[in-house]
Amino acid sequence: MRNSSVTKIEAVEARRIWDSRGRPTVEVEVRLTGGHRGRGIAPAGASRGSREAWDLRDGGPALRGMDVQMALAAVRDRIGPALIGIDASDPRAADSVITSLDPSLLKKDLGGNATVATSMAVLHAAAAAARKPLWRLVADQHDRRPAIPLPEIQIFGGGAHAGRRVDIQDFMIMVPGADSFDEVMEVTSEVYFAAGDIMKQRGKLAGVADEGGWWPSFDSNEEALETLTLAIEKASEKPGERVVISLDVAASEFCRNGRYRLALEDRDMDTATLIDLLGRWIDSYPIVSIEDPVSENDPDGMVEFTRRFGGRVQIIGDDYLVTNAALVDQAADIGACNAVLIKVNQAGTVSEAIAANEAADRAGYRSVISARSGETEDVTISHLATGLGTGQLKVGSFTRSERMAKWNECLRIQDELGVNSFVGGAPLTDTWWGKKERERRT
Ligand code: 2PG
Ligand code: MG
Repeated sequence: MRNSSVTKIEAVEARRIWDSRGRPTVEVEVRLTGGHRGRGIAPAGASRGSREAWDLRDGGPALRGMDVQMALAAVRDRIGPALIGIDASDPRAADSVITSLDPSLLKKDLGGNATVATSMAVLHAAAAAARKPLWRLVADQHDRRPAIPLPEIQIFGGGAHAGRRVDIQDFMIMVPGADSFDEVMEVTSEVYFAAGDIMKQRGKLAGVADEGGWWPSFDSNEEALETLTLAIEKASEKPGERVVISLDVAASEFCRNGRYRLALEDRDMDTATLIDLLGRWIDSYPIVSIEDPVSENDPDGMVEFTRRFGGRVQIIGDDYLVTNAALVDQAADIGACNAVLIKVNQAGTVSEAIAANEAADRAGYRSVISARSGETEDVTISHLATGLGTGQLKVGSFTRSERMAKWNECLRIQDELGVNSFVGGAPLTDTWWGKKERERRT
């Protein structure tokens, strides 16, 4: 039986630590009256939606303006004192205290990095006090069926994560035909290194991008798709069978005044031409999922893209929906996207991110829990994806410990939950891959 005298928040501490890009970030530790502790670390995006919670930085000449002393002060002086004495056993209560201190959409006053680190720390403390793994606490409190997610794993980085060397940001694979999470990891490893070998042979390898994927020196965006398809074949897979392709176009990044500029190819185009181009890629390559195909400020383009391709591929809103329940409701009303990217720091608290996931469920949209390009050893999202049973998880690539920590955590959770808890290709049932798979089985 839970005794609230041991689950009250007794101390909230903030410290500056460093993320995967060597930039400062906010870590918060929460201690409860019974001695249990929890820790949360804020991630940081490079390609950010203009409506997402504010990543509060100090500016100025030191540390390239990226220091987080103001966010740390917000935790120490305002969020922490307001949380003392709150019962952490239901983390939603703590989150509503945090949001009441800064109810604005952007949380510019406190900083989304201050709020998200605190919110996650409370959740971890609650799980420790309940003597449950975090995924179990989340599943129990939100009445969800836990499931090990299907990963989206980056092979090449581009856009803001690789000096804009290619315009498209993430070239990823999914392995919906796998029977277990381990099998996904194994297949991904083969494809990742096959891609690296091809690029080395062809003189197209420039290094490793922010999320651990290869940093390419391709001559066109389509060369990335050709190389990825070849890498899948070199890994002894038939593209479109067990392994498929997923893209994050991150189109807001190369949209100016309503026009899209593919700098690598020196091409400038309107929305209709971009949609046609993506359509040709969908026809030519085994693509099952496309994120942010048009800019966050192009709702008509998003509706048109969804009308034309929503029956074939998963269309994810990231910059466009910024993990915001109201924006998800609006998108569903106008028929934009059919899936939502859930990034806890875009919302600013875990509860608001869960509300966006619930909005996705109401709309019949799929959910993909996602990391940011600036990450740390924090593995909260592996637990959230499993506990909420969202079905999909996007973490970046298959190297660098801030990425592997999250995949490895899923393997540990799978050991607890059992291999049958892996959702496999189920989230892609309505895509062409899912339809083909159904035919294959009947
Ligand atoms: C995205 C993320 C992760 P960032 O756009 O989906 O790839 O990038 O964290 O830089 O916004
Ligand atoms: Mg994105």
